Order: sequence, then C-alpha cells, then structure tokens
Amino acid sequence: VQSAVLGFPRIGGKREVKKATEAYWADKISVEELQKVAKETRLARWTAIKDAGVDVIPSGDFTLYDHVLDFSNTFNVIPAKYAQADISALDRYFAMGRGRQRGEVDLPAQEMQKWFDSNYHYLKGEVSSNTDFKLINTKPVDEFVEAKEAGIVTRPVLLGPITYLLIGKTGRDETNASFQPIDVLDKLTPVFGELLKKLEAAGATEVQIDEPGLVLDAADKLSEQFTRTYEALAKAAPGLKITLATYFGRLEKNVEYVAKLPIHALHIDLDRAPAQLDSVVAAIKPTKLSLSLGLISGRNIWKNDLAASLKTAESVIESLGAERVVVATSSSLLHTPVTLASETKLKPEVADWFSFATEKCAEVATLAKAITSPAEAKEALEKNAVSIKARRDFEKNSDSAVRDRLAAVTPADYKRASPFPERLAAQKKVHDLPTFPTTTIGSFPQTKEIRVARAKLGKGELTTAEYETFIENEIKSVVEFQEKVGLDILVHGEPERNDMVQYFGERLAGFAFTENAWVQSYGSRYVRPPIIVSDVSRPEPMTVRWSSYAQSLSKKPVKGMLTGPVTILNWSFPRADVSKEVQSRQLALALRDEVVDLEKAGIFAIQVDEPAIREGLPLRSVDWDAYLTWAVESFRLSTAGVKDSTQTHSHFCYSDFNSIFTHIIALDADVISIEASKSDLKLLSVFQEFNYPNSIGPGVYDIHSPRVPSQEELEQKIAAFLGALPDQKDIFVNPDCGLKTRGWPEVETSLKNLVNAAKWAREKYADRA
Ligand code: THG
Ligand code: ZN
Repeated sequence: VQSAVLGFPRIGGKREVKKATEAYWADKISVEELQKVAKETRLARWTAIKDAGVDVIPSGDFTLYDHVLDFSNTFNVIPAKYAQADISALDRYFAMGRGRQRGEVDLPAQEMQKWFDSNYHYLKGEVSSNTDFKLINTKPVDEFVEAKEAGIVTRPVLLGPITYLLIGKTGRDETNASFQPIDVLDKLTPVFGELLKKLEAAGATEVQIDEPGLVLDAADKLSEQFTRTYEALAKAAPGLKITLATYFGRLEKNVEYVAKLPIHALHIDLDRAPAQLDSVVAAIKPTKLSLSLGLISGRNIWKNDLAASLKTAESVIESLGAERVVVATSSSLLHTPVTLASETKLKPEVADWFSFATEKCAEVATLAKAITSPAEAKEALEKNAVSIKARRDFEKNSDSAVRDRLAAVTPADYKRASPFPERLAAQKKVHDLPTFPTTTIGSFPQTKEIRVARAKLGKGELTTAEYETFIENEIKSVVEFQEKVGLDILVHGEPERNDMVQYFGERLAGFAFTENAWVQSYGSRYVRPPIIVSDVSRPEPMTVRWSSYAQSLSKKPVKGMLTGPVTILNWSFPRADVSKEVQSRQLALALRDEVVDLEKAGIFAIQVDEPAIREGLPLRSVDWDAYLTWAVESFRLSTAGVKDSTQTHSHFCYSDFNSIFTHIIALDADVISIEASKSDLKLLSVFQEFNYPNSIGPGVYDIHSPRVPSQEELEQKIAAFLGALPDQKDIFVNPDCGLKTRGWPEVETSLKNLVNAAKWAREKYADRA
C-alpha cells in the first residue's frame, strides 16, 4: 500500500510566490528573480511532502497563476489577440490570466470561473474548431526533471483533456453556433499523447491525470470519448502508469465505463462522496485496476480520523488485495493552507483539531504505514485518536441556546409580514425615493491608508480607539462624497472590513480564525477562510455602530451591509460534525439579530449579499433541490425579521443564475442588484420572462475595469435595460459590484455620470413612474 498526495498549495510557506509575482508585475524584480523564487518554492514543497513520508509526490501542479491556464499555455490554446501581442511568453501567460495595459498593449483578462464547487477560480480555455493544438512548452516535463535532479522522484500531474474541454468555453472566432469545445477532443488527444511520451522519455513511470469532470452530470454522456481518448493515451506512452483522478463528487454510473479504461489506477474522493465506495469497489474488482482511496480531505482543515480511515482501507484491501490499494488525499491540497505551524495564536486545544496541507501529508503517510508496518505507526495513531476524541468531546458541548432557538423557528419566521406591494407602499412613506433611485453596492475604495491602519492595529501600533476614529473619519468622507455626488441611498463604504466573510467570522461566536492560513482564490489573490468550530451565534452587534454613525451624518437613507448566511458558510471552512444546512440556519439566525438591530438603530435599507449562493450548488443536479431549499430559507430567515417599512436588498455578482431563477425570486428581497453590464441584455430577459415581482438594480457599468463610463453611455444602458424590462416599475441605478478595488478619481467621475444619467431617465421616462 502506497501513500499519495494529489497536489499541494502553490503559494509558499510565507506567501513567497504571491509576493514575487506581484513584485514582477510591478517591475520590482526581474524574471530571473521570479523564477528563482518559483524554483525554491517547488523544492520546498517536494521536500515537505517527502519528509512527511509520502511515497507518491506530485510535480507539475505548481503554477505561477492557474493550472488550467497552464494547460492552455502548454497546448497552444491562445486566442489570437494574445498570440499577436509583442511580449514575452511569460508576460503573455500573465496577460491571459490578469489582463495587461501597458504601452501599446491593451489586453483583457480571460474569463474566470469557479473551480467546481470550491472558492478557487480558474481561467477558462477558449477553444474553437480551428484551435491549433500543439506542444508549445514542456512545463510538466521540466518540473519532473527538476525534481529528479534534486533527488526526488515524482508523479507528474496533468489536467485531463476531457475535463479541460468540458469546463472551457467556445472561442470568439468560432463561426459554428452549435460548436462545443469537446468537439475538438480528437485533435487534442494526440498532442496530449506527445506530452505523455516526453514524460516517459524523461524517466517518469507514472502520471496522474485529473478528470474531475467525471463527477458532473455532463460526463454521463461521455463514455465513448473517455474510452477513445484513454485508449489512445495508453498507446502513446505504454510505459506510463496512468492514475485517473476524480474528486469533489461521485462517479455514479460512470464508474462502469471508467473501470474498463486502459489505465493503471482510479482515484476516488471518499471525503466528499464516501457512499460511492462499495459500488466503485464492485465495479473494479473484476478488472486489474488499482484503487486510490481519497481519504484525507483536500477541502477541509480537520484532522482525519485515522482509525476510521484505516478501517475503510482495510475493508478495500480485503476485497482487492493490498497491492491494488493506494491511500491518498481526496484531491489536491491546494484548497487548504500550507501549515498549521504558522499559526501562533490558536489555542493549543483548538489547533489540535486541525490539519493543514503539510500535516495532511503526514496523515497520508501514517495511514499507509499503519497498513504496511503497523508498529511504526502505532504512536502516531494513538496521538491521532486522542485528538479525535478531544474534538468529539468538545462537540458534545453544543450551545443549547442556539439549538433550541433553531428548533423553535416557525414557518412565519421565514416570511415578511406582508407581500411586496404592501411593503413597497410602507417604504415609500418613510423615504419617498425618486424613480430610478441611485445607489452603490456597498464598498468604496480600500485605499492604502486603510490597509496600513488595519495592519497597524494588528501590530499594536494603533490603539483600538485610534483605529476607530480613523474608520469614522473614512466613513464621514465617504458619506460627504455621496451627498456631494447626489446619490439617493448611501452606504458607509465598509472601510472597517478586511474581507466580507472574514470580518463576520471574527465577530461571531463559534468561529476560529487564523493568522496565516491563506488559501488561493485566483492568481496571486488569497483569502483566509474563517473556521466554523461550534454552534454559531452573535454575541454583540457587528456593524451597527458603523452604519448608525454613517446615518447620523445624513438625512438620506444609509443602507446597512451584511454578508448572507450561505456566502459566509461557503467561504468558510465548515465544521464536519454537523450538516451544512444546520450551520447555514444558525448563521441565518445570528444575522437576523444583526438585521433587526440595524432596523432598531434607524437603518431604512439593509443589504444582505449572497454572491456565493450559485456556486454552492451541488455538482449533480439531483442534489440541487435539497440545497436550494435550505439556502433560500436561510436567506429568508436572516432578512424576514424586519417591518414592512424596512427595505431589504441583496446582490449577486455571478451572472449565470438563470438556472436557479425561481429560487432568486423566492428570496423575496425588496431589491436585488445584479451584474448585468457585461453580460448585457441576455441576463435581463429572464427577469421579464418570469415577470420578476420585486425591484431590481441591473448594474449599469462594469467596476472590474478602471474605465470611466460616460453619462451618455450610461443613459444608453438604462434605456436598453428599460427596453428589456417593459413591465418593471421599480428600477434602481447602480454600478454592477462593490467599488473596493477601484481608485477614487475613477469612482468620482463614474458616479457623477451615473447620477446624471438617472436624472435624465427620470425626465425621459416620466410616464413609467
Ligand atoms: N471574500 C472571500 N471569498 C471570495 C471573495 C471575497 N471569493 C470570491 C471572490 N470574492 C474572490 N475575490 C477576491 C478578490 C480579492 C482578494 C481575494 C479574493 C484579495 N486578497 C488579498 C491578497 O491576496 O492580497 C488579501 C487581502 C487581505 O489582506 O485580507 O485581494 O471577497 N472570502
Ligand atoms: Zn458583486
């Protein structure tokens, strides 16, 4: 029995790679210096995994930006506009990842999308019928050789060709309207085979090919493609043993065709989909395949219950024989922080529950040893059992007040007192907003000064009182700015927030939070997800003082700003002993208290953002209803405690929610703002089609770019929206997302133009009121 790790975080223990890439982009270091940091980090990763005692060590999973972009960049899936730019291959790679505006070159970034149901974003390959697949670099081979020269034998990791195409998009140059990237699979396969040949020639004996697409409904129809492709790949490099890795979900019937592929081993995720074990074992038993058991979670930060994993592994060994079993991480560890050793402030008894990437490597190794040489693993297993028991004992200390409260929730708690038209009438009595009211999504530029002040507070260089005065001054200037520009519903600007989830995690009971536990979100951007460790409640108000301070400065309504329960849950590390549903509902109750307190403090409009509700959707559609039921109810529970006269808002950034539109309606927010400026009118047609009953604020300009929209352009946008929504009465005018990543000068001109465009619309469409 061997131990295997499918992938490891790329950031470096001290965020070296993030810092070096950002320094390179800012022209502060040379390409050689960047490559040196990258090389040192790769060696450090291999060494850490090896020192933990792992047998099968990954290579090629390191990346300077994104592993899906690496695929595009290896197989020449490079749209013409990037290929034509007169820049180095590395700069072209970064341009595809993050855009580039320099001198003559003005290139947008490629489209990002969430990597399955995680909070990591990948760059979508843009494929068309004339994509000229060819090997334009040998990164996977180079890194294999680099490790070998350092004395470390690795198993190269490649993203599988079918998954790559399945999660890619059609290139802009495609003329055939029904084209799908998967249509060119047979052109890609031989080139992929060439890469395998090169790996074989470089001395690799095995390779890990990731096909997480196998856990999607879409793969149910791909048995022929998988069969053809893997037969070709096995022939291309007969000396390479292929481990086909699936993760994040269950194979279901697909295991029947997967078991017949000419591969050496199949890897399955037993963390996310443990129930598939018996059917998978049954399907591969008559074959020669080995089974790689993804027992150590690549998605959570909990210590593995090694005794339980050992039992599972032993049961499989009984069925398949030890020589056919591998124990492994469930997926790449990229979704976990590098090491628990970097945490100095966690209470030791709490830290003892956790295991980050480095510690997980040791768990995998211990598990294998527990099977091959039990005496050597005895001590580690005993220690693990003590930690697991300590966590279980802690879990028994539930917060009965939280649980009793949740048990006592009634159907009425999920519903506003009156239907929307009556609420709207009540709200108009409090604030008679003009037609086409103008507002923003919540955040204003997070300037360097704000970040410096927060860092100083952290280091004790500012007292809490000094920091709070600083924040109040920021709020004051944001409010004055909005008054001056003439917006109708103001916000406080969120200068006090590091992150829209971490901020709340740090203030809710039932959470632990970390100092250095960064997890990649995209490219060089990282987040520090808080950890839910027990029942969640809100000991005291979290945002009320800032919102009410802002309100005290203006006669116009100031909108309170909260992150919704589903988004807090999806962007945290959830606990493993209680369902996500229960955690979501507990969060909803905690937020409900905040919403009601904001109302009590005189806040008229309260926004509860749920940008992650769509990405939390289970990978298989049969599971959608169950999720959407509790997700929608959680949002409603968090917002329904207010009077008719209080206006609830919500905001969604990811445009593709057509598939869950009836559930968006069911949220019953008084106003929802959506990203519409980029996806244009297609997105709005669904509002018309479903006769969306409440108010909407389609974003009139894209805040993700520093471009300032002219007043005329905004007027045209509003006119186009109104044309697409002939029956909508209550349309808000707002940007398409928060402004925290923008600079003040752009924000000022853009918002002035926005306000003037709304004034224009009030005259032009006076009859719509
Ligand atoms: N918060 C959390 N998850 C998210 C988002 C968020 N997932 C989706 C989306 N928003 C991801 N977007 C970003 C945007 C910027 C950054 C991270 C994720 C970012 N991070 C800083 C960095 O890496 O330098 C760290 C900032 C800090 O010091 O806290 O800029 O909004 N949870
Ligand atoms: Zn947004």
